[in-house]
Amino acid sequence: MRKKGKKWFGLLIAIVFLCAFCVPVAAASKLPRLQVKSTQLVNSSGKKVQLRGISTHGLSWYPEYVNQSAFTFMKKNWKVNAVRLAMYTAEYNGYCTGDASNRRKLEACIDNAVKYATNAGMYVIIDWHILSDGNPKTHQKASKAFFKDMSKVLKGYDNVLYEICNEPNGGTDWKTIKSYAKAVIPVIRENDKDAVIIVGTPTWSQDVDQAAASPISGYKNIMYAFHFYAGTHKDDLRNKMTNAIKAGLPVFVTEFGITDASGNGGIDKKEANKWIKALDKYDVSYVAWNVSNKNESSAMIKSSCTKKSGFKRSDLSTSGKWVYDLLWKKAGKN
Ligand code: IDC
Repeated sequence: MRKKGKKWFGLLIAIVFLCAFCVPVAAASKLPRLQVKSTQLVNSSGKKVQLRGISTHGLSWYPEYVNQSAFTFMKKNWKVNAVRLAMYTAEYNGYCTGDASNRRKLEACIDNAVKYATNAGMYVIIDWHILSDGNPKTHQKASKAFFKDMSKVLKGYDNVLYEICNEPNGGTDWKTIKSYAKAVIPVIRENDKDAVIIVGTPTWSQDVDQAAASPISGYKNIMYAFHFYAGTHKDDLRNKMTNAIKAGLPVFVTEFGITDASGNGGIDKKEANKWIKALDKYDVSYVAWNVSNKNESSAMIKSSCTKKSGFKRSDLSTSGKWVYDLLWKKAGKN
């Protein structure tokens, strides 16, 4: 009897031991860690890489599109190699305006999303999506705590990039953004020496000229966000972008749309094509806004479609189809 008990005890210990090491975590990313060389992203052998991705809508707004099947589908059928996780800080159950349980929910959502993206073989951008809270300093303390935790938990994931402030606005100047960046970057660097960190720029991430005039020094693998909406933004903004790149600034278009800047309204395909031509010329990485079926023209999915994955071309909105065709055209080109 005693002997039998011992046997069972041994078995129990073995099971506990096995379980502890078999927690279903995603396999470490097989994607090469990206670095910034001159104005571009490159892989570990120095070859240029252009990320072409899509952004979620707000993670609190549309968490239902964060599922393994959708992420695998986007990689295989939409030909994206990156997904951006837009976590609003202020709007609609934002991370900084909701309660603690909302924060835990968003953290779990990001955790899952990173695993899904990793399993699907995609890069993933964690976006601290400031918007109505136009000055990133407003929630600097929360941002530091968030990125400290995230970079600690995700340190083994070579496919993670950090975007530390979506779109500073409301007159927030570059000096202020720089001071915020200098507070947040070291927190990430403490856990992750190499991950690419993308910093937003003044006026809804449009004034890359200001960043080019005074880039952040002392850290490698830093990029600068630039956003455009083809229905609103034309040659003058495009020139601002190309001039900043020519001046040596590593620019990443972490958000763009072919609608107007409200995310709704008219679509301008002619202007959108001009933008893509300019991005391709400089191998700028870009991410389209947004994966949802919201009744707005920038949403990729028709509002009548309630699927959460497995979308047919006919389930896509006009801008969804445009983005789809673009991604297919580029598929396979690094
Ligand atoms: C928009 C969404 C819309 C939502 C709104 C919240 O498309 O459904 O109601 O935010 O204020 C941005 C922002 C991005 C905006 C998008 C379109 O980064 O959050 O999304 N946009 O307005 N910058 C320029 C355009």
